[in-house]
Amino acid sequence: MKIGMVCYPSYGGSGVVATELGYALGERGHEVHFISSARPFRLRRFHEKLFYHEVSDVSYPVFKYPPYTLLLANKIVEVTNYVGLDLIHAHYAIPHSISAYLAKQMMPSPIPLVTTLHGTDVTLVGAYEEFRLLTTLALKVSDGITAVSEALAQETVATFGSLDQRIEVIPNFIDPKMYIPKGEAKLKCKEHFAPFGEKILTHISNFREVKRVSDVVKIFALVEGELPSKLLLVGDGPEMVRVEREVVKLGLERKVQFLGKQENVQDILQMSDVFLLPSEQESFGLVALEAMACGVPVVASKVGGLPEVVRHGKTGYLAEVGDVREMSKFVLELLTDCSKYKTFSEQAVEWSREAFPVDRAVQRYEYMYEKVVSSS
Ligand code: GMT
Repeated sequence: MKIGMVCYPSYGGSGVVATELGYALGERGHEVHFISSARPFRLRRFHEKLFYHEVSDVSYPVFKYPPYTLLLANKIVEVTNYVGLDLIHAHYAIPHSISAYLAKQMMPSPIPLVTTLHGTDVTLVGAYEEFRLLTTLALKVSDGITAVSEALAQETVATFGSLDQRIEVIPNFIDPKMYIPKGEAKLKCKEHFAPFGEKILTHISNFREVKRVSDVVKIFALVEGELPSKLLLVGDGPEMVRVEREVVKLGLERKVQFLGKQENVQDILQMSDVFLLPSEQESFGLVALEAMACGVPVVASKVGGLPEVVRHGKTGYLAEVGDVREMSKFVLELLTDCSKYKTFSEQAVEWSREAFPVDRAVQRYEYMYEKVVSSS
């Protein structure tokens, strides 16, 4: 098949999922055409079946902002006409499915549209009522809808009412060849950040408010008070200044390292001891899955899809949002009991491979594609 993959290019799970899905589909002989405002950040490796079409930025004095949604619709039609796409797979209803819907109105023979919900589509409506009608339209005009967790599928129905079609839950996935525990080699590279054998706690995100990165620092402060440790903060975003201030306020400047945006997060995860994800909202928490695949237990909040990803008491621990004390207790419990840590680490690797293999997810997307194409 020839698939038009519409996604955000920026640092974030949805772009990673779209890109990794693209590579896996390419391996299975499909042709994948990424359509985005910039090259998706994980789309680096050349593959003969993968293509990238950039949506150009047009600024004209009468436009207060460049009309991206329209430019994207135009580009989708151009690509469809030129390469003969069989379907569009939009990651995010807003604005991608809306652009795809508009694009379909311009096609002599409209092709089917599959929408994958990643979370913020739905939570956005919770925050901004102005998007309700548009998201409702996106759900109505999609020929297939998938959600990355059961929790997100349920939240969608709770927010928009029952839909004409079933939301297919296709959990996110990992490639176990890329995310593996590092074993002994991990110790060597760890020395740089933890020269005296300190434990390494890690957090990776886009530093949006929803990630509660200040809670990460608070949890770390409580852990560090009991056990020599270091905190690695990976990523960047709007909360950065507030987080830096929190680090200074708690006098942790020498214990917290800001690594900025990084591409090969597996290298960092492989030298970590515990991964922290105390988010306010998380439809899935792909980075928690990546951490577990590297043998790193996760301490996270009990929200959204996280309980489907992190098995409480087996591959990590979950606590109520904002309960930094409970989360720090869980971290200490793991880091002060070698045999428990080993069991959790092994169970994390096993669970991530058993429950979230790339092949299963790709087959399910393929099945969805075949279904919408055959009934169009
Ligand atoms: O919140 C983010 O980190 C970014 C956002 C995105 O667009 O990538 O993530 C959403 O999609 C990911 C991939 O499906 C999920 O793993 C994240 O949980 C989800 N974020 C939220 O629900 C807040």
